[in-house]
Amino acid sequence: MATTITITGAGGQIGYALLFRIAAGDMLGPDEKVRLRLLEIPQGLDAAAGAALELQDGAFSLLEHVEVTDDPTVGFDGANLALLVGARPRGPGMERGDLLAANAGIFGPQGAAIAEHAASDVRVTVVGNPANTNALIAASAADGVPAERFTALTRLDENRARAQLALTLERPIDSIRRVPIWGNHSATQFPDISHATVDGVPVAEAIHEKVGDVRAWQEQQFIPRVAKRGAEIIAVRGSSSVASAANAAIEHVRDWVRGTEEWTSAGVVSHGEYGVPEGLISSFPVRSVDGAWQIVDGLEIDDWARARINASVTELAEERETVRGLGML
Ligand code: NAX
Repeated sequence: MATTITITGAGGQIGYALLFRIAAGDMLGPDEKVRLRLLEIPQGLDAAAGAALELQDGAFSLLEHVEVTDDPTVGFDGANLALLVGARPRGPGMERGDLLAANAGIFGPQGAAIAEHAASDVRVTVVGNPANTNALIAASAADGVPAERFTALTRLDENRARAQLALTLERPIDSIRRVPIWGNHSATQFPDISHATVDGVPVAEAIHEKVGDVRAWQEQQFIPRVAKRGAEIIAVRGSSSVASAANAAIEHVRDWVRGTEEWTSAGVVSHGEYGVPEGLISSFPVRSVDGAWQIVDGLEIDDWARARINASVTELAEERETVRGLGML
């Protein structure tokens, strides 16, 4: 049986970077056939249809079927996996509340359509920003689907953090482990090195040898570099992160489906872990076990890290309040 994968915003930039890698087996492996459903809004249909033609021309042996549609009931029909990439970007003069409301108008109906039409094992990954709150809105609208099946992508932030550590320490990327992102996929996120290792040695010790004051380096260089990397990419490239975002989404879904040996990061629903208010979709250190994310428990959090986590989680709680205030939760 093939896996049915719905990609919303499939006519956009990240969609274009995702589709061919999924068809090539990068997400689910070389033995898993895939059926793709490309869900767009009317203005994006041509771009998605063009990508579908190119998918044909890729002659991918794993690709069984491609459907392009602007109808969510068709788009989510039988979906085992959904990547919600399409979102309303912030326009000129748009306030934060306007942005949340516009996206609630997208992710609420999509959550409801997922509940009604997707497969019973559906797993949803929200990429479109504001990703955590969009995931929360979709989960709330998806009656009967466990909230644990709705996640927000923070893997790109983790990859950015690991890459910065590898560059600073002049070590290979795979030597760097356990660098969770906490909180919101936004500038308040907290990339946490307190549990991280480089070749089994605490990262903090290795950083201390390189730069001296680890705390100052985190506050002045590492955290801002990671949290503002999206803006840096826009400034240098003239366009937002695309291939790295698609890569992170592929890794997120791959790990969710196939399991992890090491920790990673994902925005998942809180049951009150680490003091994060219940119901928020916050990034945590997670493992994937038997097809489900588990929050890594028992980590010691010092006061400085606690304040950072709280600041980001407070932002998430405020976003939830805004959406509630608009009657959209
Ligand atoms: P694009 O503007 O290139 O593509 C978005 C596509 O979504 C368009 O084709 C549009 O027609 C479609 N769309 C809009 N509303 C839709 C709806 N209701 N149903 C279906 N499709 C819809 O943006 P792109 O560069 O692909 O980025 C997509 C989203 O990813 C943005 O919200 C962006 O902010 C977010 N990102 C999230 C990241 C993360 O780590 N979570 C990192 C990268 C990126 O910034």
